[in-house]
Amino acid sequence: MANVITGEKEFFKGIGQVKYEGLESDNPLAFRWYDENRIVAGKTMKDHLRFSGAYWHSFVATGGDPFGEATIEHPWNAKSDPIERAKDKMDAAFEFLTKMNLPFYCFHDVDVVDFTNDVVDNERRLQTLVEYAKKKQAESGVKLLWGTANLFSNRRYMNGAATNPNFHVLAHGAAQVKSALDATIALGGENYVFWGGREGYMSLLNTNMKREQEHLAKFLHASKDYARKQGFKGTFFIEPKPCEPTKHQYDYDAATVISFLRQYDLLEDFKLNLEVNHATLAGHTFQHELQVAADAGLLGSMDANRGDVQNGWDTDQFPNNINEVTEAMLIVLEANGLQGGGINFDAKIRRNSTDQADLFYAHIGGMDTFARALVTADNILQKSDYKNIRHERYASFDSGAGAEFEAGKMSLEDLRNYAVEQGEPETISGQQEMLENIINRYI
Ligand code: XLS
Ligand code: NI
Ligand code: NI
Repeated sequence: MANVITGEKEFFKGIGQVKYEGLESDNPLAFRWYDENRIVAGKTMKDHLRFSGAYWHSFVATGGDPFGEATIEHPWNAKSDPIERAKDKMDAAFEFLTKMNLPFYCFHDVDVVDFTNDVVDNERRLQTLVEYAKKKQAESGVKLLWGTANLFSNRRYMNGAATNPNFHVLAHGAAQVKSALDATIALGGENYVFWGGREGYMSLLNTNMKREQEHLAKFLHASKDYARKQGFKGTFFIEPKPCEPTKHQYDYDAATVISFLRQYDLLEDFKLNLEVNHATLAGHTFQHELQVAADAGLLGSMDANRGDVQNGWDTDQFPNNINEVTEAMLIVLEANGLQGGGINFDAKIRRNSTDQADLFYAHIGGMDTFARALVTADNILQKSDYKNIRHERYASFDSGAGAEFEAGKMSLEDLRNYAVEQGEPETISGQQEMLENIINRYI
């Protein structure tokens, strides 16, 4: 268990550390599935899942939406001095992280402390808070899963950062990445994320797509070279999303990002951070995105949340769909886990969830859903016919002509002759419903 730490003041009063109480518990502020020390498939739950809290949704956002003002007033926002306010926010963040027993956290530069338009002052502000965070991390044992720079909120980024048609804007984006990398490295951050929120276009009429993508590649190379020179050993993650806030985002989905990384020679250093709701916006399931990344050896990390099937945007709700998450964990387990990353709750409570306890319930639900999915997926892999059934579907490639084909030894004429000799193939069921029942049976 993490040590609960508060600052001078306790911000989440009346809520203690959330503990595992098991399935019999009626306590809404306890875990029923997430037992950090329980061993599943040879590792503790804690090490499998590597849960992380997201600074922006939990400690910055105030429930505002495009139609309405803030609904949540954070007690840590009271002070007028930006540095003092940022320290209060960090006290609140570490109090929450340790009460929730979250081993990791993630931030954007501007989540940690408010920025102005003065590059040098922003660097100084971030460094001040990095020194403060070092102490908080040491006291609590909470670690930084990844850092990132927010290159989408400031108005200068309205046409993108690395893909902005104006070089001057690109340079400001680079300045922010440099200082966010410095912060991540100073805090022992395990990874660094690039989510290209506005790296795309609103209209092709004013866009040179080829040039913009080449700029993005150059920008990523420069960032990577700088971080490596500073001794950063972690992984860089690209987080795909098809759109929103742009009409079209270049990092559309896993397959698009992988081909971009290959084209621009970035595969050595970059992997993927996949987000549930981004997958569904791209017209895929989350499982699809995970599988694409896993097959390429690039399954780095995940941003956990869920979308709403009736809404066409990134609603970022907390995960609670046990079927979806179980199928996701099957892929993660079969891929031997995430490469360097963890499960970051890139999710927000609803605008009308205005009690402090709501943030706890949300994380408890998400962590329990993943823990239960992990156990279920492991049972499916260990005890059911799931793997065999899938394997058997391809049995015709395991020997004879099929194996020769896989070995690249059959020409088109050979294949034609085989078809003639063997006659019409038999009808073989895909057994989808049976497999779906296996999933539900183990849940
Ligand atoms: C937004 C993204 C963002 C990234 C970090 O849709 O999910 O929160 O995870 O910049
Ligand atoms: Ni995200
Ligand atoms: Ni998102």
